[in-house]
Amino acid sequence: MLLSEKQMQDYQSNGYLAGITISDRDEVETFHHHFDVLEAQEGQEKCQVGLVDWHLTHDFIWQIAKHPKILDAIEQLIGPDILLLATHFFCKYGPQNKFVAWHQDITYWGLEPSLAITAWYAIDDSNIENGCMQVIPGTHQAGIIAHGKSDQEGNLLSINQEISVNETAENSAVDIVLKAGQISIHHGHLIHGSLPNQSRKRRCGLTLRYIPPYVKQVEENSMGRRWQSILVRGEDQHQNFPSGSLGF
Ligand SMILES: O=C(O)CCC(=O)C(=O)O
Repeated sequence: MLLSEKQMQDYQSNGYLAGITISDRDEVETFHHHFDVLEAQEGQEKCQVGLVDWHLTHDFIWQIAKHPKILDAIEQLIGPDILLLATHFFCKYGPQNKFVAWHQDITYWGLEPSLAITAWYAIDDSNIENGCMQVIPGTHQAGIIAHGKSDQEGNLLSINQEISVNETAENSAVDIVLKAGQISIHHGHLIHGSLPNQSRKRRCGLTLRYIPPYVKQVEENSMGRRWQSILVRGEDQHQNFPSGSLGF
């Protein structure tokens, strides 16, 4: 078991976990190198938030998405049958004004029941200076919350969505500081975001979205798309999603 009883309880009450080590030095260096190569090919602009579902075409992303240690943790939280719904890099270069507004992941994903979990794999060290993710503990317990639009320049979210958060809640936000090769995990209803990268160091993380197979897509997502999923552990007795196929 990767997660302790205490971590499981913390996840239930706070909606997130941080600092879970997945990769040793060699492994994270390999993934880091592959991302550097990808970045050199695609350019920084594209790499910010433009690499969606590239696990279908790039083996190293697929290796992270089906990493046994990550799946062990996800299994403890959502059960033995696990679909990978999507992957998405969030890469912030600094110093720049790009940020991620407060939001919940699942609001615009069109899923029923509204259930998904994200593992955020740190390709680079992620800290306060380079704009690590921030979460507001416990907010996953309030269900789906209405989002407005951000009036600040630089929001990296797909439709500029933002939850308006009061000062007390904002003051309770926690910085998710990670070393490269670690993950944090967050519930699909947890309010989270990130501030601009103030440093000259890249802050790249790969988000991995997992669901149990009984979840269905009942509406298009915010990108007007239908999800493709891949079974990464256990069985899929529901077949609610077309299966993504690996092209490498
Ligand atoms: O990487 C970030 O700063 C934000 C990630 C995020 O919003 C997400 O995982 O949905």
